[in-house]
This record gives sequence, C-alpha cells and structure tokens, in this order.
Amino acid sequence: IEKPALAEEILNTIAQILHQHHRDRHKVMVVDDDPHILQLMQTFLERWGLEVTTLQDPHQFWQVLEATSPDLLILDLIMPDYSGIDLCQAVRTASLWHDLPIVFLSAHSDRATIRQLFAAGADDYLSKPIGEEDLHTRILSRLERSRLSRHTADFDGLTGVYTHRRGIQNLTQLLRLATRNHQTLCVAILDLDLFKQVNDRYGHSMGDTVLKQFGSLLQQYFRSEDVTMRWGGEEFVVGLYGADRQQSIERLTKLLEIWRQQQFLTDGAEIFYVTFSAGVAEYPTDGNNLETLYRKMDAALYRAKAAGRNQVVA
Ligand code: GH3
Ligand code: MG
Ligand code: MG
Ligand code: MG
Repeated sequence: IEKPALAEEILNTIAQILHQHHRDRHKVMVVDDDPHILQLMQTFLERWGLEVTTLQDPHQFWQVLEATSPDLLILDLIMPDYSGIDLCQAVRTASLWHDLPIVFLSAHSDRATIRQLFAAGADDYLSKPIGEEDLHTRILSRLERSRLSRHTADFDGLTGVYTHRRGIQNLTQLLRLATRNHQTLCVAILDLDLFKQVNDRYGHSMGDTVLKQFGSLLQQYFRSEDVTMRWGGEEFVVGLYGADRQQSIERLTKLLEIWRQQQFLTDGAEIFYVTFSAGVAEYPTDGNNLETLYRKMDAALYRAKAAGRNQVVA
C-alpha cells in the first residue's frame, strides 16, 4: 500500500481553506472588547442557526479571521489599541477579504461617526444597545445576498470550476502553504486542441457543451486540495499541491487518456473527440513566484502544441 505523501490533517486544512464557500452554515465573526456584548451576540446569532466566532482581543484578529473565514464580520467601533475602523480598513485592502461584508456596532450614531464608518468600508452599522429584531433584519438578508454574489464571482457559470480571479487567489494561498510546509507545487495549463474547429464545424453551442463536459471532468478528477480554474476561453489552469513534476505529468497524462475517449455526438449523428495539450511548471525549481511559473507553463504549452498537440509537456 502506497503511503500518502501528505498528512491527512494538512490536506483537510487546505481543502477547508480553498472551499470555504461550500459550507451550508453561514459563519459570522464578532469582534468586541466587551464580553457581555459578545455573549449577547452569540446567543442571538446562534439562535438563527449561524456559526459564531467571537473575539475580544483584536491583536489576534488576522489569525482568527483566517482560521474561521467568516461570511460576515461584525466589528465594535471603539476598542483599545485597534479600533474597528483600523480593522475594517485593513480587511478592505487585503485581496482575499476585500469584499467580506462588514457591519459595525456603535454606541455613537452621530453623523460624523457614521460617515467615518462608511468611508472605512463598512456595509452597515447597528447602534448599541442592540435589539434582536434589528440584528435579524440586517444580518440575515445581507448574508444571503453576499453568498449568492460570492458564488457567481467565484465559480465559472459554464464549467463550474473557479473563475480566473478566485482561482488566482486560491493559487496564491496554495503557494504560500507549499512554501510554509516545504512542499512542491505544480501549475499546469490545459488548452483544448483546435477548439476553433469544433465551433466552426459543429456550432458554438456544441463548443459550449464540450467546455462544460471538460469542466465537470476536471472537478471529478482533481482532489479538493488542488485548484482548478478557467483561465479564459478554452484554457484551464490547475494547481497541483504536493505533486512534483513527474507526478503531475502522470496525473495529467492519465486525465488526457480519459478525455480523449470522451465521445461527443452532433445533431447529424456524427461522433467526434477533442484532445488537449498541457504545459507544466514546478515550484520551486522552475520559479518561486506565480508570474515566473505562468511563463514557464506557457512555454511548455507552446512546445506541446508545436510537437503535435494531444500531449503533456513539462
Ligand atoms: P490550438 O490547438 O492551437 O489551441 O487551437 P485552438 O483553435 O484551440 O485555438 P484558438 O485560440 O485559435 O481558438 C480558441 C477558440 O476557443 C476560439 C474561441 O472562439 C473559442 N472559445 C473561447 N471561449 C469559448 C466559449 O466560451 N464557448 C465556445 N463555444 N467557444 C469558445
Ligand atoms: Mg468597545
Ligand atoms: Mg488557447
Ligand atoms: Mg486551444
């Protein structure tokens, strides 16, 4: 029996970080220096089935934020050392969190304070003392909406894999994890061969069917700790965590063998097949940042195309 290359625990953590939006229970994080407020908020929010994380000491803010990855953040305005405004501004400039919904709690509701909150990037505010009904109306509807819009921003509508934007964010995290855990990581670009011909011969909607089918194969084939995204058009990029060059070539070659047997049937009862070409780059040997790795994988793809397509080149 082959020993797994990575501890189960690490894999679970990665999968959790990458697929944080797949959970069904909404997560809310509340930061307030007053333990009574935290207790009250927890009671209210849990009553509506939300998962609540409370934090009294803002010094641990980033640690707790990354560990919980909440769907919504509730911040107290006035706390020692870091104000809610400081935290809010910091979240808004962090690429992974900049669109996290933020609601403030404030005992002050004068115009100047409110203006300051919104200028810092707040989505809403609640005045203390907090009434349950007010909290209910403002938090629940915001959570529903944010989940919906996040899902469309994160997943490609046609193929179901990550969008370019979200995929790159996840890949950045994956690279950080690989560095921290001294793991290899490969990035690969998969480009469908002569796809323009598919559209030209069988029509654009048949082309869409092929893309959709390829997307669902990618989702089935790759592990949850890998990142699969639509790079654009008929090009996809995969981040293979903990895989070296050789392992990545093997896995992509196996995928190609499956894919090239996938039959497509036209309206005119004609059967056709589609292949892909792939280019692979390995971290850290081919580069230690994503920009360099993208260039290397593109160069490898170019060689795969030039050598006759329907193959994996690293
Ligand atoms: P190569 O093997 O060199 O990659 O050839 P190719 O024909 O695949 O490459 P090319 O870049 O010339 O064409 C890509 C085609 O993919 C052109 C474009 O119309 C098509 N395409 C891109 N996005 C979509 C889409 O969402 N749906 C459909 N049906 N076609 C798409
Ligand atoms: Mg306070
Ligand atoms: Mg292309
Ligand atoms: Mg192509």
